[in-house]
Amino acid sequence: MKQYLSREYMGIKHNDHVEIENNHSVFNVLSKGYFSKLALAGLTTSVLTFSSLSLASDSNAPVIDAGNEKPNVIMILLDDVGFSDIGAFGSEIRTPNIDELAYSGLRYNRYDTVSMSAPTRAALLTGRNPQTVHMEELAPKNAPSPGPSVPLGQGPSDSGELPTNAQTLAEAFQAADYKTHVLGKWHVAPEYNNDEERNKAFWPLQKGFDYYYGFISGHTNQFRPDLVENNSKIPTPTEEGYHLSVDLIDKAIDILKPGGEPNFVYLSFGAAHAPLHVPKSYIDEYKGVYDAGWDELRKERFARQKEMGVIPNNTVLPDRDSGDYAWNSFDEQHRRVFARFMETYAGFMTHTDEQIGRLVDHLKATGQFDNTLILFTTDNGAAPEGGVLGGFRKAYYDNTSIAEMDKHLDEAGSVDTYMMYQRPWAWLGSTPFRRYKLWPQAGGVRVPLIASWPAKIEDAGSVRGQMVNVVDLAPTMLDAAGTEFATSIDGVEQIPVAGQSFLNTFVDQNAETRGIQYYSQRGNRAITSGKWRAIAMHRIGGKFEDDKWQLFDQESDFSESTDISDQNPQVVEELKALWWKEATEHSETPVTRTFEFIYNFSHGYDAFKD
Ligand SMILES: [Ca+2]
Repeated sequence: MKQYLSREYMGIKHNDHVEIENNHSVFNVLSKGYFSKLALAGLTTSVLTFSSLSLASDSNAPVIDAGNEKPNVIMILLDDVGFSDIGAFGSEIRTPNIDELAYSGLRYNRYDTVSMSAPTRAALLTGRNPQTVHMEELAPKNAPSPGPSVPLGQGPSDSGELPTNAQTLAEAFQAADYKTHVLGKWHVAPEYNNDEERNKAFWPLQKGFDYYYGFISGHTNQFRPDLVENNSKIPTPTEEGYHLSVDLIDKAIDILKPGGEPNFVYLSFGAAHAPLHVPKSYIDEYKGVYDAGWDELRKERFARQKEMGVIPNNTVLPDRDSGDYAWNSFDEQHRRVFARFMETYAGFMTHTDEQIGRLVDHLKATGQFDNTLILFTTDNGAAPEGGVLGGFRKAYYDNTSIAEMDKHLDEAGSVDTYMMYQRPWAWLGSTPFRRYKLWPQAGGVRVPLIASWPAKIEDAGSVRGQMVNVVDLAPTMLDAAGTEFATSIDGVEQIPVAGQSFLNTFVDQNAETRGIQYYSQRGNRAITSGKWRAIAMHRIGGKFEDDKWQLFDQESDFSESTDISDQNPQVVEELKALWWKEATEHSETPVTRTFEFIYNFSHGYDAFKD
């Protein structure tokens, strides 16, 4: 059964079977079904006690009552934006409207996502871990369909087809009499090259949304987007001055009229993923701001973060990541070109912020703002795929030389470009953490999370330090609406939801949240348990048992600056066992062997230089 959805039908040789670490052969799930609970208590008892180190819970904590009037719920998701790319999280990038949501709401500084688009989005939409809903990887693209003999939504952890028995957030909102809308990027449907009908089975209207307007793939031209409305492709807009972010907000404003049924709006911007498309005036506002380079700017963001209290005062700023170069090691022409890329990214962010501001203004003007829950976050850390030189005409594998980019620098951000910035700008975006998107380090997974709900949140502007994960977002939104995921629908048992509501943190700074979360992607692994976080980077072609596990104490070392695995070998062993327990429970198979094409695509080899 495994083979039909292996990567071989993508034309890429790939073995998705598991190579099990020697002492964990018990986890060979090829012989077991989904979600069996293995008798592992003996292995993990001592690790589970770590979670008691998370914040104590007050059993008398106030519980939010959604009341008679159900709130609108708006989930704003940006793309490829790092922890420090928002003003309220320490950025020099101007995001006054998002900041205002933070200062009138709450910021979370221990919110972790998955370090790639589709897995994050699948977790957000289902409240399950990405592996559980078959989205550890990107969904298949330009590959043949498995065909009618394979039932929809079946497959291993990386098949890219959401299971039919995993009720989505939108379906749960519909069951609670909400109108449901998704505007923007979808990216949780396969894009088979010969089976449009099967592709469409995973489009929004078939997954609980009443309305869809946006693009299906991972990215699109922001001035000339490939658009789908409901279940149909529609003509690409051609009018002068068109920008997708503006269009999405126009649609959101149309939808969010006062009165009538409550609305759930999933607002999923293309920004600020490549292509960095934005009118030139926004880019010019940042002229000169990035001339100092990533090394200096990172120090400035770090200082600002401490001053603002968005990170602990004892946080250490880790050194530049392996494979990235000092700003000063480049000549003037390189620095001029690189700076313009970051000016373009910053302009794109400010343009996006302005659109969010238009929506908030509308909600305020129509009396809806106070009883609207807005969650704001980003799908993963800032994007490293541009590599050392960045992409100018193409986001990936661009061959434009620096001299050629320099000659056409005035075109930056225009429809004639398709830019992705140089990798160290992503490292700036992830201040104060190591690494960026695609990696298990905090730079890949720790992103800004903001909650705004003036009718319920009282200590406006506070920073919450509880552990929250992307799987928790959906249960929290449903909790705010006074509902929850169904365990059974029409007699069909639904796959258990892994996420748990953190709604109580809105009113209780000590409310208890999850203590444990595992991570698995492209062979890289991580596990958080209480204050501990262990990370294993996986070298393609290597054996999983050869991976070196690093250990960090997040309580005393917020930025994961210092590996203390050698001093705590027993803790590492217990965390490894806990990782296997979690991965086995939530994923078939526990580890997925990464295929080389993808690994090269992520420029991952640089990471193992030292
Ligand atoms: Ca992304």
